[in-house]
Amino acid sequence: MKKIILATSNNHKLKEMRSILSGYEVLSLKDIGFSAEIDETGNTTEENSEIKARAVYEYCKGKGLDYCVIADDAGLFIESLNGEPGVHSARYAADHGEEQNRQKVLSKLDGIENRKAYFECAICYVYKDEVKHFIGRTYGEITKEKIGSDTFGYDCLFFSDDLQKTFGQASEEEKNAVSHRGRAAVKFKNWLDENA
Ligand code: ITT
Repeated sequence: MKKIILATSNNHKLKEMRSILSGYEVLSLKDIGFSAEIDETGNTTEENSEIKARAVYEYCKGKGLDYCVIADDAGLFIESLNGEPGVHSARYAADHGEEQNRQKVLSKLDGIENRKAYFECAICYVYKDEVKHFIGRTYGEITKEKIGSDTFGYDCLFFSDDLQKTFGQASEEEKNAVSHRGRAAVKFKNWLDENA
């Protein structure tokens, strides 16, 4: 079976994706010695996931590694903030400053009634000449304060319509069953099962 490289430096994503793609061997960037920064210059999650997947695929080719590569780009899109933080979710207030990013969301929504939001995840698969995209979304509302675990990004601010609790309160299995990443990854896994 082909090894899959997940082009991410985010360990939470790696853990979630390994659990969702159980049955496949998912290697990290560390496993292949890739440490370069990749500039995410795209305007959509789809564009950014392709930028990351292509950069790592080229690296593998250069090293003679016959691996397929997937990358995931995700963001939180808030209706009353015109889709902010969107593709800038990791750098909204500070580069991967998760607490500052969450506080910025809370303060921008201060006094605002409409707190509807969705997470979107785009997974891009690259192998040889083939490039495929898989998109997943999940809907909910932004809470007025942190509820639950604040280990991963905006999880503790996202009250899931499906789960009726925040992602910060959900178990890994509960979150993966309805999350943007879970939904995109299931589409990818179904395609891979048929085509790999
Ligand atoms: P890589 O680019 O290395 O994969 P990253 O953390 O920079 O990792 P993104 O560019 O996709 O990832 O940024 C998305 C940000 O959105 C991420 O840093 C989190 O703050 C947030 N985010 C994404 N998925 C999330 C999730 O499932 N739960 C909570 N926050 C999430």
